[in-house]
Amino acid sequence: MELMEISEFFSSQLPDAQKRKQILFAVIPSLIFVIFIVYKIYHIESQVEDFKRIITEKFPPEKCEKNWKFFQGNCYWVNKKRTNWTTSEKSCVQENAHLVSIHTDEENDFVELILGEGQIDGWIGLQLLDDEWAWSDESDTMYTNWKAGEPNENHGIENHAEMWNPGGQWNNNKETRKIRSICKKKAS
Ligand SMILES: [Ca+2]
Repeated sequence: MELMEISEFFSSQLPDAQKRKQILFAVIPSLIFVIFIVYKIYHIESQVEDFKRIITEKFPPEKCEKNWKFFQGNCYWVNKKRTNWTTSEKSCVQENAHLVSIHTDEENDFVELILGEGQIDGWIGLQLLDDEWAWSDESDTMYTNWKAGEPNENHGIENHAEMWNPGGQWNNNKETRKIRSICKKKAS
């Protein structure tokens, strides 16, 4: 092959300026488009993650059994069957729970809420043992929410506590009173 033919061969293989421009115009927008898509996918993914986090915070996954309500790490159940305090506590124990112990205003408000306004009072886990008020789940008794003038007859016949409804404050009453009750146990 002569020198002239070789030169023509290579110049036919190489893109001329026009071709290079066409390639450039085709490649650059495609690259920008790909970068844009990658950015969008990343952006959408991070938005989805944010959305998932917000939903999880607002609506934590169900940690309680059916009919039990979740609140701050515990599950609560209103036993609508009207029984005396001892039978109410036994019903809770059958559910691996105890009658509710209450430790903050927020928890008291929650228990009052699930008890349902206008419904009859409910037994809570407080009982008089050796002249001391004690929770049946043996938790501390630092918090109290007695109604004014209560507990009355401490050393008499009102040795168990109920939640007044409405109002949510506590009253000591006779163990034999048959009312609803609230059970509480740790969430799983
Ligand atoms: Ca009383």
